[in-house]
Amino acid sequence: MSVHAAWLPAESFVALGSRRVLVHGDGVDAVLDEVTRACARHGGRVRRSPCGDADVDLVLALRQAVPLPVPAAQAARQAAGEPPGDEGFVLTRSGDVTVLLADTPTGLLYGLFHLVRLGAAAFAADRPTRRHRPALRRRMLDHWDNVSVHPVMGQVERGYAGGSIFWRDGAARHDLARIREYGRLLAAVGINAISVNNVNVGPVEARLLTDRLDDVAEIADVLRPYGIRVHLSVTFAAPVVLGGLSSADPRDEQVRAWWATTTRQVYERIGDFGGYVVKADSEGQPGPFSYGRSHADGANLLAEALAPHGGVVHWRAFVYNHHQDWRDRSTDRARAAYDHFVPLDGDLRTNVVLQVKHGPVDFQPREPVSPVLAAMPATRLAMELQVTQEYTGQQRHVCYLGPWWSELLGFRPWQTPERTVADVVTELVAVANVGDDPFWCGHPLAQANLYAFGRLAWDPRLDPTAVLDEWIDLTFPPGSTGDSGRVRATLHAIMDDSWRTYERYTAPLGVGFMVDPLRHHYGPNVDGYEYSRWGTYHFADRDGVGVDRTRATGTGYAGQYPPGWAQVYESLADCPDELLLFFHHVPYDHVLHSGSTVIQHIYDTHFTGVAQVETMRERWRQLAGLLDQALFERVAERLDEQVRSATEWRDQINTYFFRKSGVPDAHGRPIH
Ligand code: GCV
Repeated sequence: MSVHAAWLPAESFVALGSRRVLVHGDGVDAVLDEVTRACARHGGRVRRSPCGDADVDLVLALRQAVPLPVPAAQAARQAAGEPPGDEGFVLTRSGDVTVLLADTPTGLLYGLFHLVRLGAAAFAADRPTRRHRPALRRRMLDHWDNVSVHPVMGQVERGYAGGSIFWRDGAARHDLARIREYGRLLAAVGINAISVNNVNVGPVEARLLTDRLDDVAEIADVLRPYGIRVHLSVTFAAPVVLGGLSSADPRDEQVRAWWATTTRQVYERIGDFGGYVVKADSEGQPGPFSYGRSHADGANLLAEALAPHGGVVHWRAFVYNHHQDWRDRSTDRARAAYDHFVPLDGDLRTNVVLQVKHGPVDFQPREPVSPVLAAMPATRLAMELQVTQEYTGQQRHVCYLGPWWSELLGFRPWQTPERTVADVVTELVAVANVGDDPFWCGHPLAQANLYAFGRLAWDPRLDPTAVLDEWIDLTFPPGSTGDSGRVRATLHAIMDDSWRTYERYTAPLGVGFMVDPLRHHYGPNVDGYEYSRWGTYHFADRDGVGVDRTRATGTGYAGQYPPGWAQVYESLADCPDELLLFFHHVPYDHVLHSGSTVIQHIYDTHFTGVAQVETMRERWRQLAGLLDQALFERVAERLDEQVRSATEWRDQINTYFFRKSGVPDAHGRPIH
């Protein structure tokens, strides 16, 4: 089977490809290539300027490439004002011509894909002038792809879409056509950076930095025309592992010299290399703690080597004790990132980006926003999301995450209207969800998450339902389906609320985990982590459940927030229902704001969640015959699994809490 076109099927280019198009400026090969393909397919005509500008419907022009074709020059005068900048573009009309202006080839390419999204509307006579530029400067995907197959984690750690598109069995795949298609998809949603290997760096992966750098350069060459810079995850121990030094101590002169030389060599090979991603002193990865140094010492060491070349180091804040003793109630994993990093605010070089997971624990379907994001005003911050669905159904469950990310980006740490998380961070980073699967993501509907990540990173204020609508229109254009209106309505009905549905049938009220350690975090296992070393406990007993993270009687985590939220989370009366068990240990008969008791809420949401998944499946089945058969079947098969798995979650969670509490369901439904 050929690779699915995702949100760039040929049919989505009809409006563009059936017009007379003039492309103006140098270095715009990627734009020209898109327009040429579209016109060849849909009967339009493409010209390269200078060639006269009569009889055109659309001009795509770099502003500085003077003399501009007449409609573009007119448009530039009309739309004078703030320049589009490195990645922005202006879309306007000049007479009966649509004009797209940008300052760079990447800006023009982003504008072109915007035109594709607009379709025929881009050519409406009354189209107003609009400037577009990304809200966040870096919009990045981290691939957790291994070069060698890891004995436990496989080719892609937490990958649910087959193998890696970059690596296979210890070597580069050199599948440049596939990487190019990936570059197109990413550019179409505005992603401008990727790291190409797992943050857990093994011995083979470490060598991408030195003797296997050509493999990285090859990927960079393919992605460059799409405005995407390549980054590399490196091991902090590289001077020892690769350089033969006896230490990786950041204060050691030889170590500093090794990083400086190695980094210079990287830039000699890849002039626009983005920089390093580092997971240090975390889950067994080496780091500065081994030498009694701080994470500022560690991050600054790499930043210093990258600075002369304009590179950045993404230093992950995911540092915690993964050898915790469950008997010890004072240690709280949720506190760790704040405790480690907030004291370092102001000590990190300006080309260090501290990469902070969105929540304090680990990508659960519901967590509060990490308090680190509100506590480091003198540090460049990136929020890290997880597009790969490790804890949200592993691309076997439909779980559209746009609404969740939108909530996170819109969270107001100081409770003032002005500043949201999106205003505080300079970047958004996410763990990628693609593999060599023909549908890219295993679950065809999981493509929407990748799409939404890019679009929200470009503009965090976008409405996630509108983003989903865009994705549906592009991916299932009229002509590719038997009834596009019905397909769209059905997809919305299935996907709009699917994240909340997932939340309903899994761990309740923000308590998190309860996933099966043996099945790599898939499916329920309520006590799977309860007596483990990982610090992810729920403390359920016969009287109640939840983690006391208050200052008054618990771990004090609630106090890491600015005063307003600290008070809200501290207070049993004010804490939002959906995070209650994240912050408080409560009896089963505790009454929620919703009016229900905790135990009844658990039963109700689990019964409702499964019923909703059954309805999803039913709705999907009604699309039989309207869609590409392979896609239809893939989704149908995954929905069968989702129903099975959701039922398993419901029955295990309900039974577990019934046995603990002895409280029956008020509605007498079957609990085993
Ligand atoms: C790459 C979680 C995942 C790990 C992942 C880690 C991280 O713990 O289960 O697979 O490691 O997060 O973010 O580094």
